[in-house]
Amino acid sequence: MGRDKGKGMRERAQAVLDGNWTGRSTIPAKGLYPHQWSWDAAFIAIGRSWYEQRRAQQELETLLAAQWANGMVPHIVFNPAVPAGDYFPGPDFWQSDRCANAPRGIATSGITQPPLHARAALEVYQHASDRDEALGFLGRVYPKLAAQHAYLARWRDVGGDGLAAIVHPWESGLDNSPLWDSELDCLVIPPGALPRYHRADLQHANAADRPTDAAYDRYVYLAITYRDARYDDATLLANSPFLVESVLFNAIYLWSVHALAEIAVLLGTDPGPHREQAARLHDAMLSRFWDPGCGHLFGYDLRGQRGVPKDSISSMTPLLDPDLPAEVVAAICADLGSPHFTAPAAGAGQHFLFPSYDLEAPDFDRRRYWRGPVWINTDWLVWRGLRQHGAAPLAKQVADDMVALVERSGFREYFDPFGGEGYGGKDFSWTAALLLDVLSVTS
Ligand code: 2M8
Repeated sequence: MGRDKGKGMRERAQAVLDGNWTGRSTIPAKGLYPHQWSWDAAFIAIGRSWYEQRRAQQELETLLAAQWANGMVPHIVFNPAVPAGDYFPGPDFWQSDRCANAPRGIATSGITQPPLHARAALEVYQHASDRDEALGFLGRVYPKLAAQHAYLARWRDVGGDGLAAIVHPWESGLDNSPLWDSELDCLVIPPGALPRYHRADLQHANAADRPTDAAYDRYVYLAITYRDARYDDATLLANSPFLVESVLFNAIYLWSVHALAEIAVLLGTDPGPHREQAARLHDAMLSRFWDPGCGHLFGYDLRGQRGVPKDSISSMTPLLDPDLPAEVVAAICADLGSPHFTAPAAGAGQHFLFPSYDLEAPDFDRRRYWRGPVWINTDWLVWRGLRQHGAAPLAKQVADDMVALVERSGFREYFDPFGGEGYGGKDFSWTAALLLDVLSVTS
């Protein structure tokens, strides 16, 4: 990409982030997502850190100010200035104020999201123009990030091998992925268990791009059961009907544990415990997720005691593990280059890397949320992993496609892998933030 073109896109990306800044944090998109989301905040901080250190730090510190006493970082931090009906489920649904662990005076959801924050904090430091200020920031957030990881180790390691389990599709970040269909299909919603609710998302996005009403009923039902148990961790583990070890969640967790070890070194603290945790997670990911027979990594359903043998972008994210064996790296690269993730017959400009779900699976859907479209955040995670393992040509292809998608359709929430049409929210923050990262690293 030419220097002027790159500069223009960088300026437009910054304008998106600045337009979504609320004074303390950044919303994902106007209308559809009017509060602060957890893993969005991490992606946004990474992108912002290339031009605005203070706001990048503040993004993460605002999120971490809402951390629960048990160490959980909630998946949404609500902005009290936003009218109640603007997002569902809002603070009156989650009722975090009824929970002893929740922070006083800040309304949040009661579940978590992929723990990308230690990685984001490290990158904010690495890109900082004022390193002293950034070191102070690391000193403030380190105990909170350590507490976040301690929470996952204490309360989510249900299998006992170090992997963290999620209790809701919203915790996966890939909410509506076909990965969770069988688990959700098994849910029995008792008559009368669901309140009447209004889907605010459909006022801002095309219903064909969003989850179905049947999926929403299941999300809401699960969240209600947790809320009614006041999000008590022990009750949740004992009773949650949805308990899954997600590949993507754990790959990000491991990547962040490595980052926390690096932060500890920068602060002159012992990185040993983080390194030991990373080694344990690495072993557990391989023994639980890697299927050498078919050459894929699959998640695991702890309630059903069975693997989740569906090929999605989640299976590619172990590339984030710096110690991933060469054989597994090769298998992931082969899968990415196969007709499951790269359309064979399409010419240039007709197909964009990487779909979020297997192109050849019967439940692939090119436009519905998380069931096939390209997302810039999952592309970016795979791009980082490919670069880390020296797969430069494939890394370049995906970086070029990220830029091409945004050039074609703007900073949309997600994109059609065939043709590149943009769907979901407009001026979407993590699309802008991660484009800034790609442009800063590659040009
Ligand atoms: C989407 O999730 C929220 C629920 O948390 C929603 O659909 O209302 C997901 O894409 C999630 O990964 C993301 O963090 C959130 C905000 O961008 O939107």
